[in-house]
This record gives sequence, C-alpha cells and structure tokens, in this order.
Amino acid sequence: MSFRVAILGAGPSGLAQLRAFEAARRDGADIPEIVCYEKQSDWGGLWNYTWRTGLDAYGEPVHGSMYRYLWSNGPKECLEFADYSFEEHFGRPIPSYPPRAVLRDYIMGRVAKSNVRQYIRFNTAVHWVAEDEATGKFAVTVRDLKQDVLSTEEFDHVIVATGHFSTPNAPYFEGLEKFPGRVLHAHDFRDACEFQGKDLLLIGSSYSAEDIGTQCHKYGAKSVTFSYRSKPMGFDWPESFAEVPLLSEVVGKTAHFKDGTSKDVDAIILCTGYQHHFPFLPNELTLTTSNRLYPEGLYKGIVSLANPKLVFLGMQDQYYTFNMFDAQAWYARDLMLGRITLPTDQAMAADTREWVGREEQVTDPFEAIDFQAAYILDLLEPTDYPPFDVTGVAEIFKQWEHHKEADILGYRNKSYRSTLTGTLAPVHHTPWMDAMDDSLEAFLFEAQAQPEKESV
Ligand code: FAD
Ligand code: NA7
Repeated sequence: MSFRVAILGAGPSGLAQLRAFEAARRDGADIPEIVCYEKQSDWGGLWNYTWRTGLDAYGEPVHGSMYRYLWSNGPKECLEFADYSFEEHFGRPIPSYPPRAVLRDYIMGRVAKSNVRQYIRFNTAVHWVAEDEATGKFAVTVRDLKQDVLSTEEFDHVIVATGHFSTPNAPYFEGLEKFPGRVLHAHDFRDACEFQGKDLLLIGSSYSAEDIGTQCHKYGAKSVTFSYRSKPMGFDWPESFAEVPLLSEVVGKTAHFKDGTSKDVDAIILCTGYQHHFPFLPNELTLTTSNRLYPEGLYKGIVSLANPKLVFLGMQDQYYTFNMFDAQAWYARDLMLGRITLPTDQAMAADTREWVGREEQVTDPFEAIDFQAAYILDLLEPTDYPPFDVTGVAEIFKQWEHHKEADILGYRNKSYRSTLTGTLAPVHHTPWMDAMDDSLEAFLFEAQAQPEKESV
C-alpha cells in the first residue's frame, strides 16, 4: 500500500494497533507502511517497571507510573484479549489477579508471536507533529535518544497511543514546601517498603489512593489516612486506616483537614490523578480532556474531530483495558484500510455529543461499566475483531465491585470464570495480603497445584 501510518507509543494501545494490522496482513490484506515510535528501550508501556523517577537516562520524562508489588486491580478475565486467552499464553489456567510481571508477560506474549517488533523504533521520542494543510500529511519529528539526533518523516495517518497516566496532576496545599518528610506524587511511588512503620497521608480517593494505601499497609506502614476532595471511598477499612475530608494546610508534620481534625504524618503521597498531556501536538490537534469515559472531541472515542486522520487510542478512563484497546485499534485500522467510511463532520460531532451526553447521565460505577460495555459493542459492530462476551465481562466487573465493597484487602483472593474459555480460575494458594513475592516465577509456581472454587 502506498500510504504511511505513524503509531506513537508501543504500550498496550500501540501494540493493539500493530496487532490489528498484523491480523489483516495475515488474512491477505495489503497494509500500509507502519512506523511505531517508542521512547523506552522496550515495548510494554506502563507495564515496564522502572526504578527511575523524574527524567530518564536521556533527559526525557520517565513514563513509568507502576510500582513494585503491583498486582492487577481488576480480574484478568475482564481484560483478556478476544484472540489470545490467558490459558493459551500460560498453557494452563492461572488465578484471577496476577502481579504486574505476569500481566506484562501475557500482553507481550501475543505480539512476540508475530513479527510486529520490526516496526518499532525504540529509544525514539516523538517531539512534534505538524499538519501540512496543502498535502494533508503529517510531519512527525522525533529524537533518536541514543544518537541525540532529530529527524522528520511524513505520514498520512498518526495514531497517538502515548497513554494518559504519566503526567501528574499535582495540586498545591499550603505548607507543603515546609513539610519535613517526603512529598511525592503517585507517579513517583516505587517501593512500599520505604514507608514501613510510617504514618502516611494520601490525597485522593480513587484507584491510586486505594491501591498505594493498601499496599503500604501490606508492607508495614503504621497508618494510612486518605484525604478526599469529593467523597470518601467508603470501604470497610481496618483500624489503621482513616478517611478524612480534604487537606487544608500542613504545619510542620501536622496535616489539618477541612473538618477541623488533624493528624501528624511522616510522608504525603498525592494520589491526585494525571493530566492528558501531549507536548508534541499543536493546539489545533491536541486533545484536551479530563479523565472520563468519553472524552469530548473524539468520534467513536478515538477519531479526532479536528482532523480524522489523527486517531487517539486508550484516552478514556478505563474499566475495560486491553480488549477495549483492541476494539479501538481494529476500528482505526478498518478506517485506514477503507473498510469503514466516516460520516460527515456534522454527523461525527452529533454522534460524539450524544455519547458524551449519555456519559453525563452515569451516576455510579455499575452504570459506568455498562456505559463502557455499550461503547465497546458499538466499536466492534463493523469490525472483524473476534467476538467476545462484552456484557459477560461487564457482569464480572460488577462482581468485582461487590467483592471490593465486601473486603477491600481480600478481593484479590477471588476467582472468576473466563468468558473466552469457560474455565474458572484457580485460587492462588497465598492470600494477597500474605503474598509478598510478586515475581512471575513465584506466581506461576504457586498457581500450579490449586483447587478451584467459584467466587460468585
Ligand atoms: P501506556 O501503557 O502508558 O503506554 C504508552 C507508551 O507511549 C509508553 O510505552 C511510552 O513510553 C510511550 N510514549 C509516551 N510518550 C512518548 C513520546 N513522546 N514518544 C515516544 N513514545 C512515547 N490496567 C489494567 O488493565 N489493569 C491494571 O491492574 C492496571 N493497573 C494500573 C496501575 C497504574 C499505576 C497505572 C498508572 C495504570 C494501570 N492500568 C491498569 C491502566 C493502564 O493505563 C493500561 O493497562 C495500559 O498500560 C494503557 O496502555 P497505553 O498503551 O494506552 O498507555
Ligand atoms: P483518577 O482515577 O483520575 O483519580 C484522581 C483522584 O484525585 C480523584 O479521587 C480526585 O478527586 C483526586 N483529585 C484530583 N485533583 C484533586 C485536587 N486538586 N485535590 C484533591 N483531590 C484531587 O486517578 P488515579 O491515579 O487514582 O487512577 C488512575 C489510574 O491509575 C487508574 O486507571 C488505575 O488503574 C491506576 P475527585 O474524586 O475528582 O474529587
């Protein structure tokens, strides 16, 4: 084919796009010339653990926000690729909540079996994307990090798959600059052992606060205080946890909260979310959104209304992850291959407004799950992505919500049935709170001999 596609980022979303083209190529389709730029030295995106924080070895912002001892915060049965089951990858059923290294192995396993790595230029950071109105093409300027050389190439389509959980949203609170302990954002959190025996204050009441807080507790923190802006998480926390209103100021090591209470703490972790940040995109092409289920400005949640040859993958807040990225990538591929035709600009804008309006009616996590399921079904309808039970997965997500409500420190001990294989996951023999070794070897070894037990 005579046109060129740039994929920015080789995390799960970028890899889904490579895989989508590969699937078409294997089916005999003529595919475009593809170049995938990745600033890390390996594929995997956030699933690559790095000890680094701040800037990387070449002065680029460190992408990684994942930390040691991170275990999946949702059942693996909810993120299974429709064309590659966990059972196929590992050769046997494994428990429902794998640690980071195991999930990474699974995600990479699918692409490692194809020849898509050849398309990726590693250690190459995208610095600028310019639109040439005369030709309708994009000029993508990248920096070869090892050689420290800038170069520019032309593309017909650009797929932005650079993720949105890497640039911290870090609000200021009075007195932070004089706090005598560590103040860090979740993006820079790496090892819970650092906080053993400490009193911790975590600002925020979403996934990062919940997971970093429970993990610090697991590895020996003395107490964990969550400070919320809108509402507490409301889980049935053990005694050493507390949920308090928003921090108003810090005086010395004393944190004062809006309800007049206070607490002496040793470290403060801002679990205050991330910004969608695209320093390589000009104003007219960039995506400006909060972390929501249906970002404004993206038809089908992926196609830029500013220029439909620009596609964004994985920019939504995420219940569904890897299989949603696949659904997006298959749709984007079919657009580029001419298998799907876009409607008029007005029709795309109207459709997007309708979905955004539907999202604004969502009132709780259960409706949010149904919303994202409906979105994925809408995306899948015109593509040949292998059918998967999207609503069955939604039901698993809802069970997961109930299991968290019932036992926030124990929900990872539950098992779920794969909608692909029908297999019920074995129980991990060590309860999550006691499983201190998060290596792939320990997890897979332990996975072998366990009896099954339904968790419904
Ligand atoms: P990313 O994984 O962020 O990948 C983006 C890629 O783009 C990276 O490789 C990056 O290096 C590259 N890149 C960025 N900028 C540039 C540039 N300028 N030039 C070149 N390359 C660039 N999801 C789950 O399903 N289960 C979980 O348990 C889970 N836990 C999570 C825990 C944490 C702490 C975080 C932050 C996220 C978690 N997620 C989880 C969600 C996560 O967003 C997805 O799993 C997934 O990693 C998103 O894939 P992505 O490819 O869209 O983005
Ligand atoms: P989220 O899910 O976007 O949540 C951000 C949290 O930060 C949320 O509780 C916000 O409160 C809170 N926040 C944001 N700004 C502020 C300010 N200014 N003051 C106080 N609190 C604030 O991000 P997470 O990092 O938790 O999760 C992102 C991903 O990482 C997720 O996919 C996980 O799997 C891992 P709000 O409720 O809006 O009032």
